[in-house]
Amino acid sequence: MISGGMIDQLTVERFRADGHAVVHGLASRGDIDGYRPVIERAVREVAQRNDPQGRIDDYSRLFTQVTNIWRLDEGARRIVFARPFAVAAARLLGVPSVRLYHDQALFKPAGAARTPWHQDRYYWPLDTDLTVTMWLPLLDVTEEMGPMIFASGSHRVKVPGDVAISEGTDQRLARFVEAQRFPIITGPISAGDATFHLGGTLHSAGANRSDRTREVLTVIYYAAGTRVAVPANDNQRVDSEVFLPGVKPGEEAASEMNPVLYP
Ligand SMILES: O=C(O)CCC(=O)C(=O)O
Repeated sequence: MISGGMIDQLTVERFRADGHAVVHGLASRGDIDGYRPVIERAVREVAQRNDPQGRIDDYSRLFTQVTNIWRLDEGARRIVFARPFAVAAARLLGVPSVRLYHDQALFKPAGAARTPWHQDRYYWPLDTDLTVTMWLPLLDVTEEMGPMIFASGSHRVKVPGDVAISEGTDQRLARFVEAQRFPIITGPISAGDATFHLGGTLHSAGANRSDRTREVLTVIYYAAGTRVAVPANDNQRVDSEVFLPGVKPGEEAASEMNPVLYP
């Protein structure tokens, strides 16, 4: 049973102004306790096969990363498709309907380094700014486990140059964030709460300095009706093949991998 909280107007306004927001009580602790073993099993199975799932970048020193767990298992599908999550995404974006781009379990082991600054939309061949990532921790994430870090308001500014995840880009974007004086928002987050951020919002996450794996499920949504863009880089070319199979630039981003999750 998925509970799900209502999103108040203040949270919606914050999200639109800042490019990110926390939604409290999106799931109950009981829901999360039920999700964890299902998601852990999916992650374990794919990780054991050493399957890169079409990825061309290797982030294995940062995470065990498993994409589209909804296709692996009926239990995982029910979690990823949970209506309260899609309702929250639609309400924050201010659109009547959202589709799934993909989900991603991100398990950051104890001792793993910080996630470099980046902007998600660099990776996505979608002709819209109306994309949102839900970052749902499967346990309480303390400061030492490395919660998300957002540069508030950065979605409104054009970021110069390449924004792919790399050490060099991390340093350049850190200088950019400082120079632009974006407020940096971070902090511990409880199981059942989730952060949401736009594809244009610069973000990173802390190192995991604890002795536990930081287990998170992310789900990425976009406004239904969005069209596929001409890929602007190699990452977008691969994303197009893997997450939007058979759909050409200019066509609606609506492959069998992108079901409508709301309404
Ligand atoms: O979990 C992390 O460390 C980073 C996640 C992230 O960048 C994202 O979900 O867009």
